Amino acid sequence: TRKNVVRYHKPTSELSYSPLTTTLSSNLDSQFMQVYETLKSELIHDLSFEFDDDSRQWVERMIDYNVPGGKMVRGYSVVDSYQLLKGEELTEDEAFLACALGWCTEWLQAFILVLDDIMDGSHTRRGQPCWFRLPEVGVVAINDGVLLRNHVHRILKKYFQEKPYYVHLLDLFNETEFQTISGQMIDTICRLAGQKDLSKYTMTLNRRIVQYKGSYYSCYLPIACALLMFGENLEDHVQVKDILVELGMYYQIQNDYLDTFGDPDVFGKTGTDIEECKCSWLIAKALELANEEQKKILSENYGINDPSKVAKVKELYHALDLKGAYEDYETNLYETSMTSIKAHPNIAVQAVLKSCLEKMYNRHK
Ligand code: DMA
Ligand code: MG
Ligand code: MG
Ligand code: MG
Repeated sequence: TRKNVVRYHKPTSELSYSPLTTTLSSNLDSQFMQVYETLKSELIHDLSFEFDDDSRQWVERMIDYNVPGGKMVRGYSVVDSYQLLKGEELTEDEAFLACALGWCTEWLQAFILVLDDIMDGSHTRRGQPCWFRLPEVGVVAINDGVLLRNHVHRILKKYFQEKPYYVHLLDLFNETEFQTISGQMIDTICRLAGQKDLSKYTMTLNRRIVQYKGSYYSCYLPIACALLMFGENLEDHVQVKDILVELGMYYQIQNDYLDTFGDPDVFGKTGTDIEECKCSWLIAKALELANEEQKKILSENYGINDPSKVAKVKELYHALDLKGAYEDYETNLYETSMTSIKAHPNIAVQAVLKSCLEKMYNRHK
């Protein structure tokens, strides 16, 4: 019999009936935070650099401010997935390593977000001011972001360099980072075209952006980490990758949706996509649904940092029932993903994918 298995308590979901669906035991949950403290402590006592009190305090505060404090879905997902693949209780060593790898995905995300907030002119994240908005931080945040990126590789080296899958892990993190940063580039530079001609903001462009900037690092990376740690060859899991990339796009489209329709108190940030002229899922969908007159209103009001213009765009989003369009997309995505997942031959892999879908479905933050 399997220990450490806690069933999901969401009775409406068909997933609650899967015996393989687990969530982290409360034990692993607190262990995850303990591992964070260990990793942080090692990084601020890294002998490759002669820390003094000021620099040590800076890095510690910077890490505490930017790394934990989110939903930590990516980090938990590594541990959760590894546990599902193994199907039995993890040894202490395995639990530590899975948590450390989970934290690497969170550290990578912290690096991306610190820089993302600068580029997006954001004000808040996770219910607090963005790191670069702190008066004493400012442009130093750029260097801090790069430092967080370096931390990922210091953790990987310390704990995984002797593992047979180390080189694959490095390759995975490098590839994922390249995809994400390239996605961030098109997310940012497409504005030049969009500001001149809003009709450039098609669903095809939005899909390309959400795929690269969000999908690989949010969804594929954590599960791929678990698969590597479990001794799998990622080339044997193309089907899993395809499903996860689709789920990851859904995750990012949710982010686009919540930017306008989310409750800032729950979402932890106020959206800037309309002001910043982002090619978000909402504007692409709106342009698909709008008549000529409505398109004109969008062109005149989108992408301008003026509350009355932003309000006009939002009004039109309501008139076009983008909420309904999003719900249709979500329902359809859930069903088609579930069908693809159920077609996968391996029951443990199915459980990993289902758990992933379950974590996202109906999220509000
Ligand atoms: C999300 O982009 C993707 C990355 C790589 C950060 P975003 O700017 O829409 O994210 P958020 O809404 O969290 O600022
Ligand atoms: Mg952003
Ligand atoms: Mg962004
Ligand atoms: Mg966003």
